[in-house]
Amino acid sequence: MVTSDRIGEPWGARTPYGRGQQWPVRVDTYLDAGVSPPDVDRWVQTASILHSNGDAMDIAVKDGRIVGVRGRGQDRVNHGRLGVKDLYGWQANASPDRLTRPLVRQDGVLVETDWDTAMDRVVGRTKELLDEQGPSAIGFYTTGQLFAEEYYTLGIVAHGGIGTNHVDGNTRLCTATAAEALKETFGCDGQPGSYTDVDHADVVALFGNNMAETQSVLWMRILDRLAGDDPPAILCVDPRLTPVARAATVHLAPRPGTNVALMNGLLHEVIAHDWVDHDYVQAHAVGYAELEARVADYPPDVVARICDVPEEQVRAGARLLGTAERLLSTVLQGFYQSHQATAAAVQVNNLHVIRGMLGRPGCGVLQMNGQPTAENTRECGADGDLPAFRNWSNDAHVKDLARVWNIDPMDIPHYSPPTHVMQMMRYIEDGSIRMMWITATNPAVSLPELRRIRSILSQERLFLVVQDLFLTETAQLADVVLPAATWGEKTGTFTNADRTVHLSEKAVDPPGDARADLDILVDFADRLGLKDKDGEPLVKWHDPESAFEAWKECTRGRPCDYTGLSYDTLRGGSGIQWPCNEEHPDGTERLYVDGRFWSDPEYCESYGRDLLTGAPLEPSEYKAMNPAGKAVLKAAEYTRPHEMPSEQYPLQLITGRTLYQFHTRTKTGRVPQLRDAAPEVWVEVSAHDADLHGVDEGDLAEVATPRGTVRARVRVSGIRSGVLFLPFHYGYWDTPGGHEPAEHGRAANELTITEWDPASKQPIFKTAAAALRRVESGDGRPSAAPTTTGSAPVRGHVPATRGGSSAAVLEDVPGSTGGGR
Ligand SMILES: Nc1nc2c(c(=O)[nH]1)N[C@H]1C(S)=C(S)[C@@H](COP(=O)(O)OP(=O)(O)OC[C@H]3O[C@@H](n4cnc5c(=O)[nH]c(N)nc54)[C@H](O)[C@@H]3O)O[C@H]1N2
Ligand SMILES: Nc1nc2c(c(=O)[nH]1)N[C@H]1C(S)=C(S)[C@@H](COP(=O)(O)OP(=O)(O)OC[C@H]3O[C@@H](n4cnc5c(=O)[nH]c(N)nc54)[C@H](O)[C@@H]3O)O[C@H]1N2
Ligand SMILES: [Mo]
Repeated sequence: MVTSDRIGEPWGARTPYGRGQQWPVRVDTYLDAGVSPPDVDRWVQTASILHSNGDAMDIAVKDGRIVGVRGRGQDRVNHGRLGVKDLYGWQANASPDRLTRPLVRQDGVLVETDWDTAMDRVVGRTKELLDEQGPSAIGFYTTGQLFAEEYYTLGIVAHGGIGTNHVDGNTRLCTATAAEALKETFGCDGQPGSYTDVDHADVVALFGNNMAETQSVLWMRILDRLAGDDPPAILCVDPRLTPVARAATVHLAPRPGTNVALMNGLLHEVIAHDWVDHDYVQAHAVGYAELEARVADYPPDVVARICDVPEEQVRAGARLLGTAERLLSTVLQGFYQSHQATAAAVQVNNLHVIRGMLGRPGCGVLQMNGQPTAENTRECGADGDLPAFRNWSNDAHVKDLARVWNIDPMDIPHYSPPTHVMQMMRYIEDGSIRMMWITATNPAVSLPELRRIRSILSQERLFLVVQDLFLTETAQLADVVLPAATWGEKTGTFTNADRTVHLSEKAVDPPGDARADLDILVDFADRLGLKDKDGEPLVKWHDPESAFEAWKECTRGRPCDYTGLSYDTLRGGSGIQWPCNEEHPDGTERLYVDGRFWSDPEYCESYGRDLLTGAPLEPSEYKAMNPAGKAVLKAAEYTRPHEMPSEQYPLQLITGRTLYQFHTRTKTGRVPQLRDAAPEVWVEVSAHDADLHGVDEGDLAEVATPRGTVRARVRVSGIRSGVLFLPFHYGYWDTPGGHEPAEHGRAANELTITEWDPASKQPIFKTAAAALRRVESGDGRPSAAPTTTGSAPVRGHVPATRGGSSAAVLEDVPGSTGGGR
């Protein structure tokens, strides 16, 4: 047993293991000061809700309060380990400023009311709009942080009941590209790989994924392999010197927005050296000739110039990928939120297909999720797609869904692609969407170009409903605010990035009158009187378990088959990976082991799109290209980002995350250990650019783009020259729950651009032209950016980030005597 300050040592003590061995168990426990394990009344099973890794844990309950958490040693995902947000983040649940009663706007201000009054307003406005304008007047914008049961209910209410096509999740900002890339190559969403691939890989490649900070427990698994026998080589593709880059064998730091050129260069080398598994390609893929012809235009010297990466490094990276025996790749926001998102992510799939690196231990692609339950948003159709990966442009699939819901197929909107959130914002701006119901997301901080978003959401003619835990920047603009229960206060299931399903049980009651999102949605459906075609209630469930049973039926025979799971099978042991059914009663570790994909024209979720224009392929085009349901190799040419550096804006701005904060900080900003580890916004600048622009560590600087300005203290970091990085966590209000706007812009999204990837419709948060100027000297005082992470300082005397005694975590490695860091 060791105790460690996990703010200062975020990944904890190493438990090394060799290739092909079991990852050792290490159980992390954090309890409130003064509470020790024997004092705990109950341990309640759940998993982490602050990232996509799905770390399994138990909540400690004492006297009806949450007093801590402990990792679940028996779980396949984390073998007992917890990340920093898992360890400390639960404290936000008990914040004194939780919403406890519904609010309605009266004479311009939000006032407390009861549920009947609030729901009557919502239902009344819904009915009016349905009568006056029809279903297209109503939009729903949800999240990647609710439970499957809730998304499925939202999907049936919005699609099957109201009949609107305006349904999306913040997964659009998050993993829309993951889903689209999987659809393009394999015909269907669904992660081919598994976290256990880490145990077997000899090369792990991270494409735009700062896993050390964003999926820190999966990174512990990699660190433990690196510390053991026969460690893997690491390839990192990231313009910043992140902890991943520091651990890498080869670090490629391309210019932001040039991922497609880089990927084409890497594929060029793999093909030129004939590191290709021709038998696999022949048997299982279409499109090889086109890919070969396309990447022929991208030899290393050309790519080196486009990406500004030394030619030798391109060759070295390609050699790692090309000679790997077992290659595991992960892809995340450095690709998904950058220029040519889908085209770039698809090239990683192509790499795995042409190298035959799928379906075997150690050979996996993880087109990562970000949010804890983003997979469920997509599966359940709360991102606008049809539930259980049904294809909206296949009439047989629509008909089948109508059978499950017992409604007429014509009542399910499928005449055009689902409306993505940026398009919904446009429709609100134009006045065609008149009501928007936002659940569990804070778009007034997280959408691009905030000045525009604020003005759209505060329009008089828009009826805005916001369902949240706190009076967020978005909730303050609402006409009705509905107080929600959250993780730990309600029961449901969710699925992590490697298809592992966990049950999350209610541990304590929500504060005041706050209600579970599921209850609110079911109540809405009841009050609205939504019926099926026999006049029975459309939503036939009233509690999480019966909702789960209904969802299971909807998945029967589909790729994400849940029919073999139940709340009982998910209790007690480890999470289980779908598909889980009669054929695979224990779940499925890897997809596509036999090289057969879900891309058969009659079965697939999508016929794909043109990667450059986003135009959907016609069914007949798809069938002609891929009659037998193979993997599709889709090539793409590199195009320049739309907003390139200029004289006025000579730098490139990227945005992203830090280890200690989650998104718009509604939770982590209310947790002392996390808040204090990264208390305020900073801007990362290379040493070269710092000198060029006359700024130094700790100076206050202004970052400007054509959309706005942000003031932040400078951190001179290992970021590549020509690039600035801003964390996007810091919102409009000075402190979470504060009511004073920050004096100057602080949200990164004041600066980002209204533009999205044509195929996935994911906004581009990671490529914009920007200028930097010094506002005032820091007088030698460093910025407050963490030192343990991608923002580690490269000059100046900066005190190390520490948590102190209030951050002490127990790490228990069964069978060990402790020590051994
Ligand atoms: N601590 C923490 N963890 C989280 C979250 C959080 O808020 N905080 N959020 C969760 C969610 S929802 C998500 S989506 C994930 C996101 O997880 P990640 O994608 O790992 O995180 P980001 O910081 O958004 O971006 C990753 C990296 O992309 C790099 N990058 C920027 N532009 C480019 C480019 O053009 N090319 C390349 N190759 N790289 C580029 C950035 O330097 C950055 O280090 O994290 C999840 N986990
Ligand atoms: N510039 C820039 N912008 C970005 C990104 C970036 O990298 N750069 N990343 C994008 C990505 S990947 C993401 S995922 C988004 C995240 O952006 P948001 O979705 O806006 O982020 P959160 O702060 O997590 O908002 C979730 C809200 O749900 C509330 N909530 C939590 N649990 C529950 C619950 O159980 N029920 C209800 N009703 N409410 C709940 C929280 O209080 C919070 O207000 O930001 C995107 N925006
Ligand atoms: Mo995300």
